[in-house]
Amino acid sequence: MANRCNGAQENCGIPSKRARISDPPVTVVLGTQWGDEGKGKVVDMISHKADIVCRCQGGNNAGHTVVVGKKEYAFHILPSGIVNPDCVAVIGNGCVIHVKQLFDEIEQNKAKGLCVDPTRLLISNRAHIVFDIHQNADGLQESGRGKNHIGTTKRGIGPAYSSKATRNGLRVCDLIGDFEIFSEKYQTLVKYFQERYSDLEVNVTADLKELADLRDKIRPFVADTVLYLHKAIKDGKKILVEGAQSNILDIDFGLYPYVTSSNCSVGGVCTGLGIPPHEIGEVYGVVKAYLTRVGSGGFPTELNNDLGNQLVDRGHEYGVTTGRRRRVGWLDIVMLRYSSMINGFTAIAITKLDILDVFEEIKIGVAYKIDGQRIEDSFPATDEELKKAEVEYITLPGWKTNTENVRCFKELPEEAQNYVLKIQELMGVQVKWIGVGKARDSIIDFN
Ligand code: 2SA
Ligand code: GDP
Ligand code: MG
Repeated sequence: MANRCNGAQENCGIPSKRARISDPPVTVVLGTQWGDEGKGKVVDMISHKADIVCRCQGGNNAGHTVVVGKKEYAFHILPSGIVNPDCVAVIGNGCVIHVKQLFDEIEQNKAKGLCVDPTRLLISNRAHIVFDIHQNADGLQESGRGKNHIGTTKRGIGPAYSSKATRNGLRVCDLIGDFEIFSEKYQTLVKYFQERYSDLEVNVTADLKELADLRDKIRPFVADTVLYLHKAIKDGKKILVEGAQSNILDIDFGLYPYVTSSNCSVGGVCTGLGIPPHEIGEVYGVVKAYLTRVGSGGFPTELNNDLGNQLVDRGHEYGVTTGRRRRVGWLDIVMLRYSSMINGFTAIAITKLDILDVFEEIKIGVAYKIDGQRIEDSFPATDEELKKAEVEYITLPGWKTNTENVRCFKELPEEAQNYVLKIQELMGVQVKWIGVGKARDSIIDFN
């Protein structure tokens, strides 16, 4: 772990939100922007303080990278904290699971030397199952949207959560229960999809044969994770929750319809794991030092120029799940204030500061003007409105110095320190860590 150093935090003037009588056992790590902020790295970094690491929403649309020495792990549905051998990983009831692809991911990670067995991974009996029909329907829905496509990962996330809401979805408990009942329900679900998508090809017999094998494989991992987590809390265990996607992709608070189909904000922790809110203490927001997104929709600070290309190249901004090139732009404080309002971040991690090492000057979007109205801290509800936003920027001098080996705030170039302090001031949330590289120890412990 990086050397601690006293940064300028004593004088930052932002009151700590952490003055509590006893530390609640649940810590949450969430994305603050459009995903891919480096949540995987932050979770890995603090997982040594946790006994249990959980995913509470989403499916294998996520791509969370953890770099340990020469090994690089890309997690999709497995919680990143599984890298820590002392942590038990939990996939909660709020997640949706493609069972075959879960086992593929387990095998890929076992090949990299990770131990993933029922002593290390628990899967909620209440989690919903993503079937191939969901993934195929995701693809068909996207092509049907034409130029208004969302840019989904085509992992079947939207259709699986639709089945959950329609109440014809099947859950892990169904799969490991009476297989005759499961088969009947599966056929009803297939019929439902086929009535809506005439192009959908399904081989029910082959699917049921594969699912019958998978039920034996998954059974040892399945648990009532609600009860497990409550017992763990009673026993004084520490729980870390790893958010997937991000606030602006949240089904309720994001830029609908250019969102994913789950609650990526803090509420998803309670509904996706069955944890009461008073057990949640720290809520860390992860902020990439600039902004990226994959998928369609407005992007007020987007850079469609050489600077943008430089950000993509230096930051290797390609989707971890789909390999898609990410769109890039300057940091957007309006979005960050909105995220902070919803999630109540107790502190933030700023990641990928090193990617900005070469720029002459760096801009930060601090306000929008929409139809003549200045907006500082709420976020437009519609894409049409967002697309009208004229961004008000401030410009800070760049530092044009390599920061990758810096491990102490005061050793950062003054311009980089000012950039970090400016984000802290504009967001009104304390900075706790600053990422300066991919590696586990490429981090400045600021607070
Ligand atoms: P979906 O597949 O229904 O959840 O897509 C809906 C929107 O949510 C976005 N989304 C993501 N955005 C960033 N990162 C994600 N994970 C992968 C990664 C993405 C990839 O880590 O790189 O590999 O392309 C992720 N997952 C979903 C998606 O782009 C849509 O805008
Ligand atoms: P997540 O979905 O939020 O976990 O983020 P991703 O893994 O999709 O994308 C973040 C990428 O940035 C990964 O390749 C990380 O290894 C990398 N990364 C994380 N933090 C830093 C950092 O501080 N500096 C650099 N250069 N790379 C980082
Ligand atoms: Mg990602």
